[in-house]
Amino acid sequence: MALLFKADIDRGGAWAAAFNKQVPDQELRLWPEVGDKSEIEFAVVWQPPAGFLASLPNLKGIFSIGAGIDHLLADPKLPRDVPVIRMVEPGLTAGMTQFVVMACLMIHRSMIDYRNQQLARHWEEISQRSTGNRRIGILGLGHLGGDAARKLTTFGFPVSGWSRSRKQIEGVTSYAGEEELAEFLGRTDILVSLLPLTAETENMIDAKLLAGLPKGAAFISAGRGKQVVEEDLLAALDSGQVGGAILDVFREEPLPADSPFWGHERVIVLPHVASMTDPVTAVGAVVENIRRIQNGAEPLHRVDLDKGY
Ligand code: NDP
Ligand code: OXD
Repeated sequence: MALLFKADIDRGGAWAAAFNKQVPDQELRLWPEVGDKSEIEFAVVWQPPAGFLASLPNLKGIFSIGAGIDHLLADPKLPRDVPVIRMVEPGLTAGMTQFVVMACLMIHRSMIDYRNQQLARHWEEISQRSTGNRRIGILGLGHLGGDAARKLTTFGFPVSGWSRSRKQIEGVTSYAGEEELAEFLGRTDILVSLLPLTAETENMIDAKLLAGLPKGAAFISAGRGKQVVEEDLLAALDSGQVGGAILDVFREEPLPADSPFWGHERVIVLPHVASMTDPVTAVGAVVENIRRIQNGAEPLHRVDLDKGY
């Protein structure tokens, strides 16, 4: 039984080292050295070429290297009868929580203004609010959003989250479904997006949604770029409806050189690095699910292909 590994950046060596250390008996094939396709039972992949997974006749499990699985659903030939498993592992969660906490604190402590003051060689104190007066709202209260929400409460921020189903997270106000979105937005000074990309969330962050925030609210985008109507966000930034944005994901990546986001004085641009799967901690999650599938049990974190996440 072989496991195929394909990442989009050169991290094969780190994964191979982690697999070899933790499961030395596991035969690992690193893309593009696929070998005999009939021997591949598990594929741990990021952006495989369309139709490739369907060409593996004995595939028993498809693992996304990332939390998002939109890169797999983009393949019209994705096998529907093989479990697709999204990445849930402590390293990825910890990294995203660090990013969300950092970005919220940057907004809270006026770092966009201070960056602009530095560029202008201008020295001026900006008054500080208490965390109790800065309401944070997270779109998507799943593995990543839920952990970030929990940690943000420890700073004293009033934290709420919006998801499809109601959540019970200590200290976090849960809003659920379309009918509660407006109320959630109306009490959000820093909006964080950690939604998966699905047919329902694509283009969801548009002029109407942004107009539902209190004037001057900030936006942190870490889900997927296609959730954001970028022209609407730019207009909201220019009108002051959105006071600042920290953007990690974009409709087109790498962000084109002529994108107005690069030079926007109210924006911080990052190259899709909010968090990354850590091979050392992720191998354990993959191996546990391989064992479950081999024993005829349901794998953890299986994607509902109809819901799209
Ligand atoms: P989960 O599946 O655990 O959580 C998704 C959350 O979104 C759930 O709370 C879900 O609600 C909610 N949701 C989905 N669709 C809707 C909808 N239509 N309306 C309301 N709520 C909805 O995913 P993760 O937390 O693990 O990951 C979230 C996303 O973060 C990934 O899909 C990926 O796109 C992005 N990501 C970005 C990274 C980066 O570096 N920028 C790194 C890692 C992930 P419910 O719980 O009720 O189902
Ligand atoms: C992910 C990502 O989905 O890195 O894990 O974007």
